[in-house]
Amino acid sequence: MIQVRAFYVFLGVAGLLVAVFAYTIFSTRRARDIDYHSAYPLRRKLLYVVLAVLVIGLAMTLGRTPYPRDNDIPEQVVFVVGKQYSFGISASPITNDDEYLAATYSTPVQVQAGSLVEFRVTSFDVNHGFSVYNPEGQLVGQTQAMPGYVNRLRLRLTEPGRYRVLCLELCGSGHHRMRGVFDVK
Ligand SMILES: [Cu+2]
Repeated sequence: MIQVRAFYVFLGVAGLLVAVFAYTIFSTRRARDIDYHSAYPLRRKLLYVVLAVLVIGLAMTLGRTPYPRDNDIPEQVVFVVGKQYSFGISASPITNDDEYLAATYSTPVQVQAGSLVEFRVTSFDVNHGFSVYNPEGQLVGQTQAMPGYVNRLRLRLTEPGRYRVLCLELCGSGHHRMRGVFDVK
């Protein structure tokens, strides 16, 4: 599973960071003179490496953004409200707490597979991260749910199944269990 792989990558990077810090601590225990000018060429080399990583990363990922590039009119609009600690997702606008509760506990909204959907995302309390995961548990799109603002996220979801919405913005003590759900048919 990709999450497990991501966890091992995280462990590897964290271990590397610990090693760098440990090396720095043990290599600077005794005071000694340092020639600062010798660091400048090294710094320039480091800058080129960072630039190369950035350019390669952009080239590899930019073309694969899931967001539609053209100015198509959305075929379906889905209304989303984040509130501690759940997402209300509905085919009709959610304007108050009663409608939010109804949207939270009703049967999941159905989205037509392959159609362009516009999620209109807002929040009734604090900032939340509206993040859409496909049936395999891969992140396919995300935007912020912000109080006082409506953020529009347009997605074309081709794979049918149950999609989950998780919160990717630390929003309080119940953040880890903040969920939402909708179906693509
Ligand atoms: Cu959260």
